[in-house]
Amino acid sequence: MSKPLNIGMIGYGFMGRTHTNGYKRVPDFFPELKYKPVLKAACARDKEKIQAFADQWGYESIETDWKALIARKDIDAIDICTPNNLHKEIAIAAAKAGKMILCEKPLAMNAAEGEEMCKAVEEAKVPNTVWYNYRRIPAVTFAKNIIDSGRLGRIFHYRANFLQDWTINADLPQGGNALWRLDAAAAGSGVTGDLLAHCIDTAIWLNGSISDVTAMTETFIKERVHTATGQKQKVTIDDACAFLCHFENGSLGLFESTRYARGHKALYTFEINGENMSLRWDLHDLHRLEMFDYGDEGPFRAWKSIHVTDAGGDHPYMNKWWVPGLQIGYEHSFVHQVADFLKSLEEGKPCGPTFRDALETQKVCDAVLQSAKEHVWKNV
Ligand code: SOE
Repeated sequence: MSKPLNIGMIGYGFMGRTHTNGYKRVPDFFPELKYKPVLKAACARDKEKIQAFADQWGYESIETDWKALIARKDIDAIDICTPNNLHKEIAIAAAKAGKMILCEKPLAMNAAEGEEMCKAVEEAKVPNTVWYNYRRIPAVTFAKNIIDSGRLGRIFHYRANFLQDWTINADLPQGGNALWRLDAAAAGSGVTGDLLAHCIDTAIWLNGSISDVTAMTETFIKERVHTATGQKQKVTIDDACAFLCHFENGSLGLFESTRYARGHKALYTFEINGENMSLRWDLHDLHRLEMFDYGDEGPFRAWKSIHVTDAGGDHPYMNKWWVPGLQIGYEHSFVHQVADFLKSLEEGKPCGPTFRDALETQKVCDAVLQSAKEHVWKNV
């Protein structure tokens, strides 16, 4: 018999929709799971907007104060989809109230906040996870399985980039509903916390911890109108960031991210080069994992691509969806995260990335920003 897991969603933006879609799809596609998410309440300050969101997505009720949501006895799990500057306060209050927490990435504004959040969930012993969703794209999970099997041998290089172009327009204001990502007071940082954090999370998951970094950042548009004041103000987020690093396994890393790569909307790619094998992946072709296996001989020693729809459901998550040969997409990575979270509850195990895992990414982000500021290598 299924057990309801009552969700209290805070926020109604893009991520509020991706997560909600995840909760809705799971019971139909993962019917074996004991827990079944129930969209109990959605919360935001703007009553009309949150009511419209609740009506559209099927939440049973609304709240306009997150403290009231957390105080409700009928809520089991709090989903934090607010701007980053609210993550800490909400997460700590939710943990104290004994609620499970699913927090949108990045974990916090910085590592110091992240530490406090980890302490709160660990003291309260509440299940927690952070939505680094790209881990759960089948081809990426497949890459993880191959790397963990040791087939790559010694790893030499890891490189990743995440490129967008949506902030090139100098007339775009900073702050306000959709544009809080341009406001350092709400976001903490620019592309480092928003985009590179994804690359760092995947990299640590696939290739282990990062020990030190050297970085450069740039803010191309120096002033923008702030929506709160209507005045031009200095822009304090990083528009672009690139860094080099050492991984603890001795391999070298190279990362780049920007919102100024004209033509790119969300290009996330990574490549890993080992002694025996290389793997590469591209979000725009998300089912394909490209592989060069030095163990292949003669004319077969060449780059090949494995399409995860082809193996009749043998690749991670694929047997949950359609018949072999047919695709799934970006939104399914969130469905998989919900499914894995529910499974972890059944098994009494943590669901990675936990707050503690995401703190490691946050520490790398902090080191990257500090390195760019001081023009020196920084230990993580
Ligand atoms: C920014 O445009 C953004 O929506 C990020 O906030 C997401 O985390 C990323 O997955 C796609 O781009």
